[in-house]
Amino acid sequence: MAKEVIDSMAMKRALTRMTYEIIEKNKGIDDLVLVGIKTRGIYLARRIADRLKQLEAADVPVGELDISLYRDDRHDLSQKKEPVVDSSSLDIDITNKQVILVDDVLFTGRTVRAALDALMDHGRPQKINVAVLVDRGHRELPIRADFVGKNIPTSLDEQISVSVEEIDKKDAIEIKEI
Ligand code: 3GP
Ligand code: 5GP
Ligand code: MG
Repeated sequence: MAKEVIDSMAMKRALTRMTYEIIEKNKGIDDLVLVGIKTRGIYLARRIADRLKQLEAADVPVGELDISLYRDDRHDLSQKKEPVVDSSSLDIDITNKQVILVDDVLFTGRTVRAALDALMDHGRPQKINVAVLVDRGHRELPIRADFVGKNIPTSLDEQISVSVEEIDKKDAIEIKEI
């Protein structure tokens, strides 16, 4: 059974708080660009951009990174898949920009690592930060988020379900048993 840990109001508040933290940490938003990781990371990045517009009256570009999962042949027995990010899916200039990579859930850190590779292939950002709505723990790489909506410690047989109004007709974060 799903347990709702964050409702629509709390999710909006978390995104607003993250936006204030971004403004504060970057000492303004000059040279800022947001890059969302498909699929829900893109909607979250757009929401943060909307709030930046309301709070700072600035248009911050939002780019998109497309991610796929491939079987890692070196670990064939484990059946685990390794995320690969297509850098050609990014259609904004990131050279000398302060990039904020946005995703819904941070888990092992492998997706962020692949996204960092793709960003570095694409240009030379001045700085890259990571923003996630949920950090569920279980990192397998030395990667952390700079802006976190909610830390939700999970067991490996739980899954976080993130719903966004744009595609799921509601805003919510729930914990599900698999
Ligand atoms: P998202 O594209 O909106 O982020 O990764 C594809 C989708 O599968 C994700 O949606 C995410 O919600 C869901 N998902 C759930 N658990 C996992 C997981 O452990 N790894 C990955 N890569 N995706 C997961
Ligand atoms: P990582 O690469 O850090 O292991 O996982 C991060 C990516 O996998 C994110 O893009 C996220 O969408 C997805 N992911 C991992 N675990 C979960 C989870 O419990 N729930 C959801 N919704 N997505 C997850
Ligand atoms: Mg995601």
